[in-house]
Amino acid sequence: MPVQKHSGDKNSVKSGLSDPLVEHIYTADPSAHVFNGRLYIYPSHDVESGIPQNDNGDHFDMRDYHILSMDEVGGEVTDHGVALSVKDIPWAGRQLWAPDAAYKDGTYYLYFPLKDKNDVFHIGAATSDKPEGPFVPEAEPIEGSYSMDPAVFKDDDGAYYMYFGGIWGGQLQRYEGGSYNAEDVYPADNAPAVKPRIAKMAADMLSYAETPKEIELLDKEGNPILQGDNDRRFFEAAWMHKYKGKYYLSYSTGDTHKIVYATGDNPYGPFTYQGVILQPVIGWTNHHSIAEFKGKWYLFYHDSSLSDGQTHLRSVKMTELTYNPDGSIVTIDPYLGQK
Ligand code: FUB
Repeated sequence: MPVQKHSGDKNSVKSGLSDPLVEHIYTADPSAHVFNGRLYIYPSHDVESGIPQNDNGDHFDMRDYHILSMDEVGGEVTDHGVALSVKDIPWAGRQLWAPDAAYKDGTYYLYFPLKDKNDVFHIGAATSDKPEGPFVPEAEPIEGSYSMDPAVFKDDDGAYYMYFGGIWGGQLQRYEGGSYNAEDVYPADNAPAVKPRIAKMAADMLSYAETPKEIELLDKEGNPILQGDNDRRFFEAAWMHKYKGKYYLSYSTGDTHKIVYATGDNPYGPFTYQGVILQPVIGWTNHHSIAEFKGKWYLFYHDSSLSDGQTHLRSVKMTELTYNPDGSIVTIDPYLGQK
């Protein structure tokens, strides 16, 4: 089990606020959770696939997951080895993308996006009695699931919700109008943007308790964020956290490369756009999670600094996240510091 010492916050031009948490493998799309007082990170495991880059993301041909954990920030980071492999998933086609995890009643759940044998993304579930796995996958994807980038949030009342979706290679645009359409059709630039989705999890945590719903994203005047508003519209990588009773939906704007956030009063929204959490990182994608650990809030993200900018070879990083007294989040420039 490789163990690496994370040197903590840094300020070199290339590493910016953080060194990669591990350097013996490439990792991306970090979903962080605290289980049993230990910080666990559920990342994608980037590999050199040799597939040329395209807008479908074919070059992101990941084949397994490794879970990372640590006792303290700046301490040793443990790579727990292969937790789930594409070859063990009965419905697998290709491409294990950004996962997430949850815990309920003695079982840990790993949720993962994967293309089926027809090259259509769905979201799968796998279970383990340990947070680091190994995980045993279900025979079929979650019924009614589609697209990618699941993020599972536990509310204070014990209910769990899955946020998901991503446009372009994530295929969410194929569900505009309510049913699957193999053609990639996007709303006009002056129409409401493609919306992220939410579904309440059933008690078994392996199925949805409801048909996934669209999430409204509004500007401060109450108007829908439009498809042509590339600086604010949803692209992929939704994450939900709650701070002082408010629900914070954060996500990546994709081709404008930011992590932004919107706030609301309940898990379903609507959510009102507030601002930028993380400015663009080295590499094309920007993907994050937010978690509280030992009394401080942290942003988990990735960049391609270790691979000299190769889009599909990323490394997970973390840095402290701070709130202003009014609950707004202080924007992080990953290479310059907070401002
Ligand atoms: O890692 C593959 C994809 O890249 C993720 O699913 C997206 O969020 C982006 O980070």
